[in-house]
Amino acid sequence: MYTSATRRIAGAACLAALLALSACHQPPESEQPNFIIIFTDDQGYADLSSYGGQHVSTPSIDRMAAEGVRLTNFYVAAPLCSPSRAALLTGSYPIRNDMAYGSDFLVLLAEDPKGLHPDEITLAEILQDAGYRTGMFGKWHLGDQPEFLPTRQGFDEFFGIPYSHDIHPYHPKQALMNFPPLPLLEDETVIETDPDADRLTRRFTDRAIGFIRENRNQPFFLYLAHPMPHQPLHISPEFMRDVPAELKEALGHEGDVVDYPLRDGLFRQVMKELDGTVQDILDTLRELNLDHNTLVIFTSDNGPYVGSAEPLQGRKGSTFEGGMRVPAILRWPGTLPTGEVNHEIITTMDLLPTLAGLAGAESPRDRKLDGKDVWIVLNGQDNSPHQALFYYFGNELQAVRSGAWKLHIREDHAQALYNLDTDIGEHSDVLSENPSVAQRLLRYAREFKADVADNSRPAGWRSNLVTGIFINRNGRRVHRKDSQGRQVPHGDRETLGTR
Ligand SMILES: [Ca+2]
Repeated sequence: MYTSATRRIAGAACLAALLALSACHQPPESEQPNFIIIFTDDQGYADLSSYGGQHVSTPSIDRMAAEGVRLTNFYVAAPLCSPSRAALLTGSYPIRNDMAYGSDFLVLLAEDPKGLHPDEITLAEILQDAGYRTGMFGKWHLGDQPEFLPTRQGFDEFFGIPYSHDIHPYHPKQALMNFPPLPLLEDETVIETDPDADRLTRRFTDRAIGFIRENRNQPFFLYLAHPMPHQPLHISPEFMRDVPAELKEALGHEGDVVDYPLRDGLFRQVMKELDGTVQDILDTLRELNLDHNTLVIFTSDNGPYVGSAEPLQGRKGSTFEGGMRVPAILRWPGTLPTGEVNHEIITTMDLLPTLAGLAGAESPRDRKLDGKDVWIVLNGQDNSPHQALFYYFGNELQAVRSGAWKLHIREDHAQALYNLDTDIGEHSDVLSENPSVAQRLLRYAREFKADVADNSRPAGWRSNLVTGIFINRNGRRVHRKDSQGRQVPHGDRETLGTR
């Protein structure tokens, strides 16, 4: 494992070699590459021009693809925010660390007793231990109790929101949900409530760029998790210029409500703004001469809600391909191939072991992970290491893929079989013609479930919930009410329990 000390030694050795040989190809910063993961929210498989989307214009991200590798069979581990993000950071299927489902809803909500267990070893912790400076900007969604925040999971810095920006008092079901104001956190401190959502994309990007500048001379891991294009859609004021006059006029009458369906009309501009922020990041790397020592990964947390996954069937929340197959582009000039399209099955869970390997760090050995080091696969020198890929909705295994075959399962029985090579839209069920294929995939599913039963880990739970940790506009703590309408008392931050 590299440490900052070994980097300094490497630098000194390089200087010695430089003096002796008057030639040294060692990068001046360190041998450890920088990593940037740009993670959008609910961006579908077709929501980039380079993936065929006609409804968007994304020249910067498309150029990034031309300068790197574009993946066509890249998967998240769940079709929803919280479990998908847990998998990205832990290299494990959410079913393994009990993050496949929230406490009483599909994803985590405000003041939720559940979160990613503090004992989970995240990619950020691995890189932090390897000497990296780690920063996260944007949407977390792995628990909002103090023990669950990014700063407790390996991030030196956090500026962002603890969950989706629609978990706020303007939610269409607020009468039922009773959400507190959306907090904006600096590390673990609430610095604003209900921040102007129009400016979040820009603010998170600016902080990310500042982080790159501050850490230009040391290895860094930047996790930029944009809240867009998740509903309700928002854009910076300057992007309103392109919005059709009719829509602009209607938005002017929004008043104190947030009109979600109306705002869906901003999708093209949302993607345009996100595209520009990617360009800003890449320009910063070029300016600081970090281009050749930085791996940039652009992808999404799950399928579209507003956008498009064509020609895939299904959307966010679905275990059809559209729910979990997402656009993914990797760029590392001089190291990764350029202009390549890679069709191998790769997942977000693979990023933990792959990036750990590139950093000279080790993946955890005391627990079972599902991700694999796919570095040689990304370089086009090997096939996918995944014999099978598992599609969960919540705690239910609904499909399994192996090679071209994908079997949909209900209650442990084969439901439908598709050949994704010839039927990417999952329209022609060929189950009756291929019983042995179905049996093989059912066996993979059974074996995986048995393995999970033997090798699973708990989520974090607070037995004594911290409520009212968020303040309202008047500086008052916002308390939740119980089912009888009584105010739930402020928790006393007792030790974290698990169940
Ligand atoms: Ca999402």
